Amino acid sequence: MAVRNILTDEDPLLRKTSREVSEITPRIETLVEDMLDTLYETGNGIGLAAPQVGVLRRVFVIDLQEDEDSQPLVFINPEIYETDGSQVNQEGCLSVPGRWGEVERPAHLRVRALNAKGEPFDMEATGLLATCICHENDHLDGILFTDKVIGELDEA
Ligand code: GNR
Ligand code: NI
Repeated sequence: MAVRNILTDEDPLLRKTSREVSEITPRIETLVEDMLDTLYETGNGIGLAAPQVGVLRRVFVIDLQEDEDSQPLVFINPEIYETDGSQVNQEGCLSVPGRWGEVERPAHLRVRALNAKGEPFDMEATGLLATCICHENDHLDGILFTDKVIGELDEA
């Protein structure tokens, strides 16, 4: 169990483009485990991208934690290859504490990635899962939800 520090707002690493993972090394395995520990430690977080813990690699984890036995999803080198429709959701970010705002995202998407074992998978997502996949994928390109907020950014 290793909880890593989550970078916030003005940290320049959050604005960098992350690099692809070429091989699932022990270092990547530890990164994924630590990211899950870090996500669960937040209590209410539903996703976390590697650059948020200062690692510029194309990796993110998601667990909507909608029920007791929800399983985390691990995305390595994700590629959102199809999107359609649109939805607007209130978003927040562990790296932008105390601020929320509405962001438009695709209503439906298809994404392929490698799982924690390096095996390729393909999935479809709608609703909050689709929103979260887009939010995390943006982190890999140095984009924060605040860049995309429609109208006011609400502060706590
Ligand atoms: O915990 C989070 N909640 C959330 C809510 C709406 C849309 C996106 C998110 S992701 C965020 C965690 C986070 O900052 N991931 O990068
Ligand atoms: Ni975020």
